[in-house]
Amino acid sequence: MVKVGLIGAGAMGATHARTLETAVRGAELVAVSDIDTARAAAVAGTGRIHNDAQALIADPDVDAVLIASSAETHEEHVLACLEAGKPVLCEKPLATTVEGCRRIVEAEAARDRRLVQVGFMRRYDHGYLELKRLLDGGAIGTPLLVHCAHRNADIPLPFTTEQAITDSVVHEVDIVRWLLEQEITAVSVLAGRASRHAPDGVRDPQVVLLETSGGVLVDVESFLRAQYGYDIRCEVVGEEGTLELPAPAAPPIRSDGRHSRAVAPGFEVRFAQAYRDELQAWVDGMRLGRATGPTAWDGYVAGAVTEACLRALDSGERLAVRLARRA
Ligand code: ISE
Repeated sequence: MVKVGLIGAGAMGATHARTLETAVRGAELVAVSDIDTARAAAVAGTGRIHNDAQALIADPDVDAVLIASSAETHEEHVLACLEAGKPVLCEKPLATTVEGCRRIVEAEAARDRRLVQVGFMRRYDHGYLELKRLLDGGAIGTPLLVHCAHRNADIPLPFTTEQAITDSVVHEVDIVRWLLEQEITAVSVLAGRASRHAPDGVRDPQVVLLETSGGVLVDVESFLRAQYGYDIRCEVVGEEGTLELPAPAAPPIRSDGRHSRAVAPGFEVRFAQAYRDELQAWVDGMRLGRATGPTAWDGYVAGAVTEACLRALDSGERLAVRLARRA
């Protein structure tokens, strides 16, 4: 049994705790830490409560750490896990600065084995996996364009214009690199008329344009207050056809003169299968001594691209993405 310690018992931490306890083989949740100890107690089950994340990382009974605390704490906690030699699955973003992501990549490279996995769970979603399988098999020929939409029904405040890029569009950044196996080389960002549902001064929706090393153009609509539900779209246009991301099937309903299907209310439901398989792969990797999944380098690249997006939003310019040389 892999004994897991969870840092952060907010919405994401609670989802991970439930998934670990009910749907993942070979792991148990043995400790939880949160600045709010009552919140930690609510998700810990029979596990211990630590009011300090560093104490949880140092706990000799914790084999591996799952980080779902606020983004500003990620770097410090991941570095402490590396120092302690413990495998860590960190929610995105890996760190809030590009330099912070670099420090993690370097600290891990200085160790004798890979320890970091980043929580880009979409790579485990059956729909995206099928899209990649077909794309790799040549079903639509060479990809030319990708159209993405990232719509949340709503998002708890505070959630800024910038977070729409660093916390939400970051998923498209990762999934497009993974799907196409190409790097993102330039970015542009436009924010037009804001929805009346956006708080004063918050620019929502936004359109992000990513250009890849293979010349593919990727447009991403980011709309975090779309009201009607959680809707993630991805269409790849190739030289010989198109491929579209399937959403998990909701049964068709015919009622009251309408024929409809429900839209998922949020990401915890839409990506439930992906979260399960992500945690299972993490646990299996530890048991077999073979870490898999998104790496610290992937977290660094996503950080570098989103940081360029923030500068592009600010300046209104198209900006090149500069990456460090991979160690
Ligand atoms: C949230 O943090 C996530 O990771 C979700 O997948 C994303 O859709 C949402 O916009 C983010 O706030």
